[in-house]
Amino acid sequence: MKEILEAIQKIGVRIDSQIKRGETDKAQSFNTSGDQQVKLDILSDQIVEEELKKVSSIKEIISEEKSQPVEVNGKGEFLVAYDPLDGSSLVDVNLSVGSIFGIYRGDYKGENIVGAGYIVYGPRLELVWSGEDGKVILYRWDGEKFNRVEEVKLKEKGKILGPGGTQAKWYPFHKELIDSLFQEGYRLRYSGGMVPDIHQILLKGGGLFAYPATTDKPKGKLRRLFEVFPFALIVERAGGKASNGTRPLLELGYSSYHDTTPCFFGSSYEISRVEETYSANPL
Ligand code: AFP
Repeated sequence: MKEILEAIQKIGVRIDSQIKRGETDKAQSFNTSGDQQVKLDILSDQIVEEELKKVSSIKEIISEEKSQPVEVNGKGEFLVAYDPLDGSSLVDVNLSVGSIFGIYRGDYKGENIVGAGYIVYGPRLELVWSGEDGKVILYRWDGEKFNRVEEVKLKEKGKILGPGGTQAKWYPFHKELIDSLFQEGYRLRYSGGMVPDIHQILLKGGGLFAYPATTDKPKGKLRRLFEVFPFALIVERAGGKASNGTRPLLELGYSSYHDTTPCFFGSSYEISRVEETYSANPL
């Protein structure tokens, strides 16, 4: 999987430079999930496809911005599902955004994911990767190369909370859970970008990121193959947990490439609070 990491590093440098000087206005097109694309979405997707197509160990790739997979090498071992620019609507307000990659063998089910990585385009260009050794490693770009910074590990319990979704559409028991965590002293940390929001929890050692089922989105908003399974692998390998409210996210499959799921990522204490709440209030 090393050559996939190297390709992702090249992708990070190229997309970072486009963000800093590329166009951020809207395109006239919409992706499979119905999100209106910004020109950077399309450009980022082109960059990712171009770089991943050079990797001989990849059999096929599928983008969140496209409806179907693209074949790369019939003899390849890995399938790669990616979100080329997650949170792209935040670029025009100069907030951090990211790219997300899930590396699978055989199929795109949660149990088949064998590696994952994400890039954070922020004040610093950073990359978090978990490959065959099962470790979660932070890399930082120094202007010429990516340097290994540290192994990422979560504590049993954290102090920050990213409560996603439209609050007016939360189920009452979910609101009670979030309110009780704030009453315990958790601090609100939510930008609307999944990548920086979960990156912050990983680097601060713990906490909870939640994108729950809501009355307007009963299956949640975040996509299983491109966003949820990759972060579930990374958070679990860092010592945390990743749940849909009642079971581990990596036990989930999919019936369509763009399926979503309610999702909770964080330290084990916070996830146990979530699962207690959701088990007592079955949807
Ligand atoms: P965009 O890619 O449309 O900006 O959405 C970002 C995202 O998919 C994910 O990065 C955030 O966690 C989530 O949506 C934020 O959704 P809300 O705006 O509903 O909180």
